Amino acid sequence: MTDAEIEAFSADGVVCLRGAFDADWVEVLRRGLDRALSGPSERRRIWDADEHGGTTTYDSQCWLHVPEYRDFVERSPMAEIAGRLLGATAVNFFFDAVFVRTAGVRFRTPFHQDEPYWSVEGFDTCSAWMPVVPVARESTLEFVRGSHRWNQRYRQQNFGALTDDDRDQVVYDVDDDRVPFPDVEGDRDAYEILGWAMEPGDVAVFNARMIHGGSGNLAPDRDLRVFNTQWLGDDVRVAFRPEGMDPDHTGAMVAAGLAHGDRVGGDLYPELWRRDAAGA
Ligand SMILES: O=C(O)CCC(=O)C(=O)O
Repeated sequence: MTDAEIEAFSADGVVCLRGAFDADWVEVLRRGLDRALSGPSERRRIWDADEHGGTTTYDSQCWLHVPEYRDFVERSPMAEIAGRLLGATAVNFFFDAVFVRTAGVRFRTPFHQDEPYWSVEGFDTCSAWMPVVPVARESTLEFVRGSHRWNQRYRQQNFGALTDDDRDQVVYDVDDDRVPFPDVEGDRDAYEILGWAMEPGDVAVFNARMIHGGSGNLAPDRDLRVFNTQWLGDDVRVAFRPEGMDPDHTGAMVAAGLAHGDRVGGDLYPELWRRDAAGA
């Protein structure tokens, strides 16, 4: 990783790292996705099913039962990439997520930020969006440049409304200090939107406060399979949110002995990279 890439991540909130993973790691993830999709997890949700039978599926925290995901999380260069981009002393793994669209699906993920949904709070976070098939510019994930530093609390999209599943509802108190989420899709010219056509092995790494969304818009013969991992740096602490969380880790965290305000850790959120004593 170059200094320019680290600087882009800090200033823009996102950087696309080309060829960050070799073909072997991509193959590991493809095998993992095949295995995971053949057996549902209790966290799997169908976000959209269209009139042609196309689906957009979301699932998360499957590294606990998919050995290929665990292998990638624990042994691939991703933890070090996260640590160096964040300028962290140490990095803990948070969870994995997959976004799978069948061929020709048009459904686009509504623009949102990730951190407000999480059961943790902090600026030093990153999310690594890694397609395991080629993705065209018009189908890729998009980012509003610099939005991770806007320092404004927004009412986010309730993804729970896509599925009606009680477990994922994020509903804000109307009297809080949040403002309506900006209409990025409806007013695209007002924003500087970044996004890249990507090949397997590339990864887009972004701060979890970045406004991002899109993807979808697939050509009839193209599907999209994305493996995503989320990483936590120095200032991040457990935060249980009254408005709800998605995915909600409260139960798992409490069972692991973690309380609001704690630094994450333990077997569920392992520390997987630490800067060495010389600072390198
Ligand atoms: O791939 C998508 O459609 C959504 C990705 C996303 O929102 C994320 O990685 O946080």
